[in-house]
Amino acid sequence: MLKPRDTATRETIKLDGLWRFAVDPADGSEPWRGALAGDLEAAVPASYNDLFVDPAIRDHVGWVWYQRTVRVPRGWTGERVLVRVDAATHAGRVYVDDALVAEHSGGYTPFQADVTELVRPGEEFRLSIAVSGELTNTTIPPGRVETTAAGRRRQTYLHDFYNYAGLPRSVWLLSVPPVHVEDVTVTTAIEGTTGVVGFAVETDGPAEVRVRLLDADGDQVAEAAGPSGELRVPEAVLWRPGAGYLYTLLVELVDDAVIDSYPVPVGIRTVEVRGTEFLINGDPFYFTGFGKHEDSAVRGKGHDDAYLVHDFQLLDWIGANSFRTSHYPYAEEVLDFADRHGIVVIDETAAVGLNLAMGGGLTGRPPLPTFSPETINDETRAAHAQAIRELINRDKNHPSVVMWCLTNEPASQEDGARAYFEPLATLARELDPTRPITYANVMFAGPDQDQIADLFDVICLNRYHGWYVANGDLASAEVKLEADLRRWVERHGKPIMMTEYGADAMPGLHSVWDVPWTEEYQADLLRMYHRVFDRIDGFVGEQVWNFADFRTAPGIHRVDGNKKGVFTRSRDPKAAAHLLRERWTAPGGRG
Ligand code: GCB
Repeated sequence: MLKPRDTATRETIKLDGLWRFAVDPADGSEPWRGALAGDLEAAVPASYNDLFVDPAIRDHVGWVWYQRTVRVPRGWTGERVLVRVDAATHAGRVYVDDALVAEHSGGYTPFQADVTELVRPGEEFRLSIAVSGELTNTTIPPGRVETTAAGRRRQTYLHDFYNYAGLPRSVWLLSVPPVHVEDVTVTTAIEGTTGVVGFAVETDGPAEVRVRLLDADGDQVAEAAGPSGELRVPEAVLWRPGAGYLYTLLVELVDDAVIDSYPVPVGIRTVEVRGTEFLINGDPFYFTGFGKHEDSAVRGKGHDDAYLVHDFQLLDWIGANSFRTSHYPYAEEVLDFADRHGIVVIDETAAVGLNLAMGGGLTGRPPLPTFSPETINDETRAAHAQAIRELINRDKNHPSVVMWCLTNEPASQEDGARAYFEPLATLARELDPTRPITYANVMFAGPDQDQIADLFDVICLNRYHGWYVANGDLASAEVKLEADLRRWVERHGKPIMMTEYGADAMPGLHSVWDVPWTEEYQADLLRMYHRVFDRIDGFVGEQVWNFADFRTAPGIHRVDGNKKGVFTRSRDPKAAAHLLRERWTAPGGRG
C-alpha cells in the first residue's frame, strides 16, 4: 500500500485534529449511525488513554469511537476517493455514514477503503472509526482479558510497555486517478561504480508505465518503460549510514497524457551478511544506538513530528548510527526521516510477548506452555504471518531498513517454537530476499536451549546480566556475559549483536558504590558490557535498552514506568548518555 503523497495526479487531506470520542456503550446500539453520545473530544493522532482523567476510559477494554465530518473537495469529481488509517491500535472498523467500509486487525500498519461510491465531491459525510485495544491469545501482540476481584474487565499482557490504544497516527482522505499505480517495489544493487535500480510497478487497470530516476537535484539520470525492469546509474551516489543520499523514482502511467504520477525515494545501497560480518555497500557495519519506543507524555504512542526531530537530534548528538523499532512498526514518517538522514533501522513486527514463562509473577503456578492450542496457536501464527506481510509490504522500499526482526523475546527454548517460527522465517525470506532476517533472543533461551537461531541470519541478543541476574554485582555479571557470548560464537558462525542491554536509573539518584537504580550503576553496567563486546570477535553491534524512559503497566519492577532510558521520558540526558556519547563519537571508536 503506497504512502499518501500529493502529486500532479493525487491529492491528500490529513484529517488530524479533534474528533468526537466515546467509549462503546456495549448495549447493542450502533453508534456510527448518528452523532456520538456525550461531549468528549480526542486528539488525532494520539493514544486516547492519557488524554482523559477518567480511569474507566484509560483502562477501558474493548471498543471506543472516533467521529467527525469530512468534506470531499469539489475538484475531486471523476477521481477515486479513499479513506486511509495509518494505524488503529489494535483493531479498527471504518464507517462512512451508515456503511462499514473497512476492518483491520494489527495496530501498527495502515489500511484503507475506496469510498468513491459512498461520497460526493463538494459534500460532507460522517466518518466514524471504532478502535479496540483488546489483546487475546490470537492477536499480535498477544494478551489476555481477566476479570478482577472487583468484577472489572482488565487487559493483561506480557510485553513491558503500556497498552496504548486509539488512533496514534494520521487518518487521511485521498484522491487517486481511476487508473492508478497500486504498488511499487524497488531493489538496488551496486556493480563497480554503477548503481542498479530494479523496479516492479503494479497498476489498477491497464496503462503504459514509464519510470524516470531523478537525482537529489531533480535531474534525470535514467529512464525506462514497462512495468518492471532495471535502471543503471553510472557513478551512483550511494545511500550510506550517516549520509542518506536519495534519488527519486518517478513512476508515471501514460495514456497520451500522464494519468498518474507517484514518486518513490530510492537509496542505492546493498545489505549482506557474510560470515560473521554485517555489510552495507560491502563495508563492515557496526550498529550503535538503541531500542526505542513511540512514547511520550499525554500523547502515548501518538506520532509527533517535534519528538521525531528531537529524537533524531539526540541520536546524532550521542553518535548513534541506528535503532530498532522495538516492539512494533513505527510511523512511516520515522522511516522517511531515517532514509533522509542516513540512520540505519532494524524493523520489527509487533510480535512481542510470545513467552508465557515471562508472566509467571508471584502466582506460584507453573506457567502454561507458550505454544499450544489454548495459548499461542495456529491462529496466532496466521496473525503473525499477516503482520510480517504488512510490515514488509509497507517498508520494503526504505533504504534505512537493513533487517527484519520477526519477533522479540519469544520462548524459543520451548517445544513448539521451531514449528511455529520456521514457516514465518520462510515467508519473510520469500517476501523479501534482499534483507537479512533476525529475532531478538531472550536471556533464558541461551545458546544451548534456543531452538530457532539457525533459521535467522544475525543473532540478536537481549541481555540483562547485572540487572535481572547478578543485580548489584557487575564483576559476576561480566563473567556470565562473556561466557554467554562466547558460547553463542562457538555454536553459530553468524554475526552477533546486542539489541538490548541496560539498567533502570532514577535520574538524580547517585552513589559511589554499585547501587542499582543510580545513574552511576547504569553507566558502569554499560561500560562493563562494552569491555566484553570489545573482546568478542564477530560482534557487529550494540543497541542499548532504551533510548528514553517509557510508560509501562504498573508493576513491582516499575517505578512510574521503565527507567532504562539513557534519556528521561522528556529527553533529558542521564549520566549514561554522556558515557555513550564519548564511546560512539570517539575517533576510531565504536561507530
Ligand atoms: C526486555 C524486553 C523489553 C523490556 C526490557 C526490560 O527484555 O524486550 O521490552 O522493556 O526487557 O526493561 O525489562
